[in-house]
Amino acid sequence: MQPIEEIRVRLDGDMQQLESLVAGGSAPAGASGAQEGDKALSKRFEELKVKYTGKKGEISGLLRSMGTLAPEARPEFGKLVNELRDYAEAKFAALQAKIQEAEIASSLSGSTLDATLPGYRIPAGSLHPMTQVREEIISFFQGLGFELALAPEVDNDWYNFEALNIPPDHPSRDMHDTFYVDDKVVLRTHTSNVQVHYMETHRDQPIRIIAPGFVYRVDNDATHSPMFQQVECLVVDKDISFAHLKGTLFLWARHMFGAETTMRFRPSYFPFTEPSAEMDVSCYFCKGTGTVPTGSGTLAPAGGAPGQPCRTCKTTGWIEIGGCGSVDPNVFGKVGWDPEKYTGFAFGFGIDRITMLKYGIPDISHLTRNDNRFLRQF
Ligand code: FA5
Repeated sequence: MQPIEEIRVRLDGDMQQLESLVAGGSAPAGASGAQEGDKALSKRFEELKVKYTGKKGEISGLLRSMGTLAPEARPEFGKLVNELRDYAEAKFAALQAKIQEAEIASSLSGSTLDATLPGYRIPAGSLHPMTQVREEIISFFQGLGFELALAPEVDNDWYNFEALNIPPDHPSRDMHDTFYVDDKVVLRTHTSNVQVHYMETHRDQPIRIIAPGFVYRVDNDATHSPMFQQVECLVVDKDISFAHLKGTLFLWARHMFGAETTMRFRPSYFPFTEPSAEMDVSCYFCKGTGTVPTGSGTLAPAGGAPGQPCRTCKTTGWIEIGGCGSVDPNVFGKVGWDPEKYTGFAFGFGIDRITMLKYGIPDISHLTRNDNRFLRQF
């Protein structure tokens, strides 16, 4: 029984040494820094465990040596070796728990974490002002029961011009400085192509659509951009009149620019509407007076200084929003609808322009420059 006792004494000695290292928080020789010290303690612990309780460890060695004993001595020897193994395992389990506690304590003591400090603010993005205006327009019309419709940005001459009553050589083509892809294919110059696509695919039924999208023209100055956004509206049914157009636009203008907004229609010309009009709304910076009112708050800087001539409407009191009119019977004829049976109205507004007016943006290029100092304001 002597070898059993010798192993127990050695085990106690080794364990005591390691325990005092854990309790004192000191790393075994050769380790520097708290984390390295923790790693070295764990390594020493594993080595000891293998040394005593591992498969080839000292306690297993005792069991293997049992064959050399006299048969009558074996049961007593086996019992004592098993007791030693239980003793060793209990000691290792207790020491492991102490090592883990010590590791947690040392990782916390070295940390600069202050849980009471406020967190970092994660900068939140926001929708581009044009996207906000587009969404506002769409959701207003969807609320009235309009359906969202889309049409291609690269389209045939037929959809962009001919079916809209604009034959080749028609003078109104000059109003649209067109990007031609080839003789018959263009970058659409307006969203009105959606009218043709939609009427061709939804024959002989009432239509109420709102159709936003990008359009392209060879055009570039402070209020014109080669790529810009329009929103098109088309309503077709029996007995649709110009009065429906006015009523719808009046509701929309008040929603978009405020309850005091008034509007006017100026006679105009579009080949695909008859009669045609330009729609103006009263300037919401100067309230239609042409002079920036005093006490006009945050809107004043965009329109000009209080008491000064209004820059936004150039003192006219009116802001142009876009074109509109009753669907020309020729367009119904082109898409194979009966102009005797159906009437309709349409309008097409520039979303860039509406955004500029709503937020007092003096140059259209701000909208596409991707300058964060500008975009952060919305
Ligand atoms: C049209 O494009 C017609 N399709 C509108 C229409 C639709 C009339 C349905 C009748 C019925 P116009 O060329 O005027 O019309 O353009 C409409 C709006 O687009 C203008 O009022 C303006 O706000 C905007 N716009 C025109 N050109 C540019 C440009 N280069 N950059 C930014 N906005 C522009």
